[in-house]
Amino acid sequence: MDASAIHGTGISPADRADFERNGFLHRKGFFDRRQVDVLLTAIRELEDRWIRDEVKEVNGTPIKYGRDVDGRVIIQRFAFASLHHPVLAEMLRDPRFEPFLQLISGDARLGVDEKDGLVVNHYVNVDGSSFTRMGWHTDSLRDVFLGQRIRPMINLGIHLDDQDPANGGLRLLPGTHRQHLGGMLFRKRYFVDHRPDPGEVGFAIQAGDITLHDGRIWHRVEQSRLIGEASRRRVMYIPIISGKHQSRADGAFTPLYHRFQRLGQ
Ligand SMILES: O=C(O)CCC(=O)C(=O)O
Ligand SMILES: [Fe+2]
Repeated sequence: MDASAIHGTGISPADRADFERNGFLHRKGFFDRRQVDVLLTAIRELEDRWIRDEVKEVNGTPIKYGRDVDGRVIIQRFAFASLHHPVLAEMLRDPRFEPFLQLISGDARLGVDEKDGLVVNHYVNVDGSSFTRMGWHTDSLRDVFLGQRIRPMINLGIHLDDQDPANGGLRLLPGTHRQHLGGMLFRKRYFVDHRPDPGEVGFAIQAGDITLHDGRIWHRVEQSRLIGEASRRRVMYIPIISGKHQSRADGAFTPLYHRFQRLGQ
């Protein structure tokens, strides 16, 4: 079947082959502008509530605060957001996500209460911002920190702002998900290395696009070359996971991993 037959969201054999070879996929126009606005409004409501309640962490994951272009206090990294806003929870129930679950074997699901749940990253390049970029890393490193076998995991990104790759944004190293553990641990210095790699790829993103990347692929976020409003980049990530359900809603936490991650900022 043509992938576009299922609202452009199905997985064709060619998509699967691409994903297995490169470790990522980019789908354009998954959500329309109106749906993106609804999501941004929900995020703003959650932000106002967490700021008012002085929420510092959720299920052990730190919430990152900073300041916007106008000096307003904002949240630059949310975790488990869909557990705290019905519109975000509803968004994740969209049946069009289901074909993507088949990219990993087993009883795959969206990890709404596992790892960091639905993360919202809000980058803006301005004095007072505490989130403008992210150094090289793989998302599966956390499994190693937890002393677990690396489990199949895909990070599904829901992009909420346009991004011209010439200005910055997500960079991936294609194929690096097919590496041995040594490559996953030591190819680059986790989070502190921000240097471009000749093999990296960027993405011409429009708000409403989605991306998927394998948890073992090396990636980073390049700081925008623009300043202020034009540099704003908001993107949500939800892990696709299979295997034993490992809820973090019971207060289990991973302080070491998060301290490590902060090194790069
Ligand atoms: O913001 C992005 O596109 C990537 C963020 C990321 O790699 C992460 O949160 O682990
Ligand atoms: Fe990541």
